[in-house]
Amino acid sequence: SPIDRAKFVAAKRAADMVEDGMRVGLGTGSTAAWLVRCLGEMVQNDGLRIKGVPTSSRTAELAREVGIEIQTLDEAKWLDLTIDGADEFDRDLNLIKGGGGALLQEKIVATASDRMVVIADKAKEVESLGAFPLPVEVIPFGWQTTQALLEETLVAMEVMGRKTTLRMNGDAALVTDEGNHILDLHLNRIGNVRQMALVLNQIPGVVENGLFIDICDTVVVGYGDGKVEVRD
Ligand code: DER
Repeated sequence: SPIDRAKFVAAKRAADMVEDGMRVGLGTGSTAAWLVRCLGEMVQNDGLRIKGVPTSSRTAELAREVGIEIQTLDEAKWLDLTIDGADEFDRDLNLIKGGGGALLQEKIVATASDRMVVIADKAKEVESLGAFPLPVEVIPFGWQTTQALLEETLVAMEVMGRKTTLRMNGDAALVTDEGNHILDLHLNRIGNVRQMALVLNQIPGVVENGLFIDICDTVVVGYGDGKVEVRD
């Protein structure tokens, strides 16, 4: 499909940025899965030597399947490059991530990298962030109280949308790799993304949010016709 082709060509272009001996953060989601597969090919067929640090258990599993040597972030300490997907990106290369439920490890790994490259199909590009529900990771203890505090905060911040929903996995609440839950904030539009990113993490019970501000260095945009654009 054109969307799949867009994701693949973006992933392929980003894979070409990976050099021998690099420690590479491996993102989560369907676009990042194409990257992991491309790198697996390069390891198997071209003898590329890299160490991969996955951003979720499912990425770790895929990386093992395709023959990429993986290590923990603690073993790697710091990474040369992290390549990951996004749910939205704007002209400042700020992102909304977390659609795949891995935003906590993704943000930690992306921050612990010399460079973060996002791979995304054109549909992820937005004028302003917020149409995609903003994921917020919360600890299970008192999560409904945390949800109420979040909604009060949104009222105070006068954002357009104020609804928050618990992310489900089937008919149970989704549980992240760290054993937390995710609340999705339906804001329609965020406006001041820096303020939102700071305020959300001050609320007791909130672990992390899906706003990636001043973290992404490059976005590789894939198009359905196979075209690729690199935005720095
Ligand atoms: O969860 C994430 O942040 C992922 O990168 C994700 O949202 C992008 O997923 P996709 O590549 O499957 O669209």
